[in-house]
Amino acid sequence: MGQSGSSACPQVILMGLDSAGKSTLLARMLTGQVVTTSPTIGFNVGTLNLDKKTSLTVWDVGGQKSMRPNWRYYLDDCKALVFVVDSSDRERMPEAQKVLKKVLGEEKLRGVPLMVLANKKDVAKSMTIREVSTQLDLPSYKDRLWEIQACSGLEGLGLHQAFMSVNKLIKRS
Ligand code: G3D
Repeated sequence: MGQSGSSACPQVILMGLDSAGKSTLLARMLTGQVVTTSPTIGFNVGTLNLDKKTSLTVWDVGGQKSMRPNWRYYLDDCKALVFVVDSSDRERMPEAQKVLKKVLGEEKLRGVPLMVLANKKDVAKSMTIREVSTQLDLPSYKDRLWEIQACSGLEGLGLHQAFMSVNKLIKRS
């Protein structure tokens, strides 16, 4: 993926724990195909053309390991945060909750809308969005717009709709 960000196009940050499925879903949105992914080393970026009038530039900044000094640079023009969780991984929900809380504590993200993607909904016994919402303590975020949607990056389910909703959240904020 090249650096195809455009200043006219709203910038969206994609975050989440490693293995949540960020690279898979971004690759799926960008190419319509599942591509082989490897642990995110640099930041991936791509422009999603959702319809004729709607594009979003999405930065996949990885997970907590990417919270290195320069990651905050990417928050400057961030219009929405998309936080991806593996909804089939109950054990790591407390860790995801902590990371999300820390990220949202960033001054630069004050008032920025949040979309949580409850990924891997194709996996049997994955959590419902209600469960994920509770586990991540989403109702406590009263000072920002937030939404949660289920999706499967592997199968491509719910992704287009989720990013259209991200665009709506940006317009409402
Ligand atoms: P990351 O970029 O957040 O670190 P990846 O995560 O995109 O690398 O995905 C981690 C693993 O989860 C990959 O499996 C990938 O195929 C799988 N995965 C991603 N999205 C989904 C999904 O929606 N459903 C299912 N069932 N699996 C998914 P491997 O085996 O390559 O580690």
